[in-house]
Amino acid sequence: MLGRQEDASEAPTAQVGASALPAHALPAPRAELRRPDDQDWQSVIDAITEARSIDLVAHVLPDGDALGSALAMGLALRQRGVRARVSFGDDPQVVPASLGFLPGQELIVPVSEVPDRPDLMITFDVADPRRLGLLQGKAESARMLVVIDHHASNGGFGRRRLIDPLAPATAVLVDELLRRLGVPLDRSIATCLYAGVASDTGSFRYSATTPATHEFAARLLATGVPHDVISRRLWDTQSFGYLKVLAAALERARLEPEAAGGLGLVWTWVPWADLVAHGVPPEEIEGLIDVVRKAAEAEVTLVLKEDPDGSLRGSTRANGAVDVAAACAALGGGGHAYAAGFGSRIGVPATVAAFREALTALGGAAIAARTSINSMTETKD
Ligand SMILES: [Mn+2]
Repeated sequence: MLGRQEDASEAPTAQVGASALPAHALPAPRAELRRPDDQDWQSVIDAITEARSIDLVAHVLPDGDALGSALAMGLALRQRGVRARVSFGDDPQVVPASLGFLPGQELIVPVSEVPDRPDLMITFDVADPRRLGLLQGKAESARMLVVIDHHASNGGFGRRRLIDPLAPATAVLVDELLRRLGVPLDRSIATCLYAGVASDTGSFRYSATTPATHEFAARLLATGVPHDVISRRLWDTQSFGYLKVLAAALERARLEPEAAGGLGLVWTWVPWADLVAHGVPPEEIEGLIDVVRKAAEAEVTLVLKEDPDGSLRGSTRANGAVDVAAACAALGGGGHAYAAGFGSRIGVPATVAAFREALTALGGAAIAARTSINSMTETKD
């Protein structure tokens, strides 16, 4: 069966070159989403001040923004003498090798060490409670649940929320929270925040990047953040096994120029056996789609990743002319116009066929003709 939203942690869309895109190419903004005001910030500061212990939670298969934001907050709270734990609900819980450099790893605890009824839980970069994985139940029973996020698709869970769809990364919101808490940026906190903003802006390349984003980065670098080392770890370091898995995935890739209303689809899949054969953990192939999506002939990219039980996790990307969130929603998933995902249990050929049909079904409603270079916007996580 199709279902299960797996890959919804993609980019905020509200700021994605909105003026350059036909309005109908963008998903309708959720009515309840508004930028945080002073009262929202204060209510979260009150929750933090009143809490006896705080659990800081990233989404499953955490990326640089989710884990960097949670660790930055953890380091800041520790500086204030507050008991804080960082966790995420994967089993097994593995910090991706590319994020092993993040300071504050000693704050990370397994799911079992998060209280069944946390005093205060704060989630970072989590657009949907299902992305909490094994921690979803504990989040639901928390005495206080605060959601800090920048996804336009965030449905607004949690008791208190700091959700800003205009922020290029959750790390930007954490920076503002620390400023309001009066916690100065040190090199460790800044390193975590830099990993967050660099990850989500694709090293300041994606359209969500603004002058303010660069000013934020400048403040972080001023603390002595080793940005060259971080960049090499985030973008330019993979295991040899990953390269072999990537090679096989590229060999398996298919280009369908007639799909997506003639805008083109490129797709491939990664069998679980490939990961086993090359000793590659599943979290290491999250970025594989960024290679496949380079194909100039395709507006839409689909990568299917097999889990040990044979189910598939589909990740999709579009370059700005197709709303892949709408296509994924038709398969029971979701996400954003340019980056979305879904789960499937019907095998590779049937899943690709279903996705192809979903793209076709979008028709003129969500497939907009690419009219200029300005409409070619892109985002990530
Ligand atoms: Mn993010």
